[in-house]
Amino acid sequence: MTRVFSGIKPTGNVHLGNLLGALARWADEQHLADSLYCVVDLHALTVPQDPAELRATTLRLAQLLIAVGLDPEACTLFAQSHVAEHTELAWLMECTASFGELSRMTQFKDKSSRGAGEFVSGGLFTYPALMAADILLYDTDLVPVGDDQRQHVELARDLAERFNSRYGTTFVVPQATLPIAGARVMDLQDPSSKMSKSEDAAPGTILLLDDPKVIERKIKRAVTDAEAEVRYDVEAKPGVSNLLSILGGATGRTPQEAAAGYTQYGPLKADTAAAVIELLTPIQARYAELAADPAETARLLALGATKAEQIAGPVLARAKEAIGLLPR
Ligand code: ATP
Ligand code: LTN
Repeated sequence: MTRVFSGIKPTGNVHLGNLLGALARWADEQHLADSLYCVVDLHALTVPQDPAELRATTLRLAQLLIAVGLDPEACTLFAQSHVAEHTELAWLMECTASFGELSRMTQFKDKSSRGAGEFVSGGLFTYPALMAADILLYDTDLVPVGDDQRQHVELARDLAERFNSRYGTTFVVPQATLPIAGARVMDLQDPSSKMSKSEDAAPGTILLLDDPKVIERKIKRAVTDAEAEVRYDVEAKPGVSNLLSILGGATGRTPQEAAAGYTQYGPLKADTAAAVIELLTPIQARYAELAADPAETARLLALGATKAEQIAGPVLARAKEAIGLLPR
């Protein structure tokens, strides 16, 4: 059976880009494959975190994932730090990746060059090696992610191939999968940069838990352009194209299909807002129920970790043996 693995960081608030780029497919595809979904709390540590806040965010994110539709009976839902094999395989991956390769990662270049004098952790640099370990630890075939993570999954492929050719076939070589619409949801106020968790209260970010009124307002005020033609053209019409990606993503169509029938921005915005609200309303209702019982979520995560360990343990043992570490 096909094995699927993906992860999301417990930092900031989950937004529409996360949902359309990744989470919606996690829920849709969980019954079609043997799927593991991970709250990657260790990845959150690349920047300093408030400990109480990190604990709370990790639990809340797990609740939100269940609210989005993940069924902990059907898939394996767990927290990364509960399965120690991730960090152990990460070291083997750090030693398989080259310095040059890690230096070329766009996310590292972006995040490390943000503010002069800002603290840049070693973890921010080696992060893609930990992500490769996450993926390879489960003999993963497919990795559903948004476009921004494609380069990291590509690196995981390269590392798997390099390890296999050096030490004999050990890892399954994984592949990223992207959605037909919404692989890169852009900021509604600045369609040249991606919608991001870090831009929390920003008017250009739609959060999964935003009130319908707020969603309507944010979409109504989304930047478009001076023409009055609705067509999907990311270069010439980034704002309108972003709305079409959102509308398509929310209604299961390509952006080009979503464009059909619109001649004006007003109706496009109204329908996009309605589609997003329709998508988020049931998620918000389920989240409200789950939020009332954090102990139950903690129990489900513990169960998930036990299931994950059963796969991760043997794969790590295989990798350690292949590389020549002395068995105990
Ligand atoms: P941050 O902004 O803090 O870096 P993030 O919003 O990118 O975080 P992650 O936890 O890193 O969130 O990503 C979870 C998933 O959501 C990944 O598969 C990622 O590719 C996807 N994703 C994130 N932002 C977008 C976006 N704007 N459009 C589509 N997919 C996205
Ligand atoms: N790096 C990813 C989160 C992430 C991930 C993974 C995604 C960590 N490990 C494994 C897919 C598979 C991010 O920043 N969005």
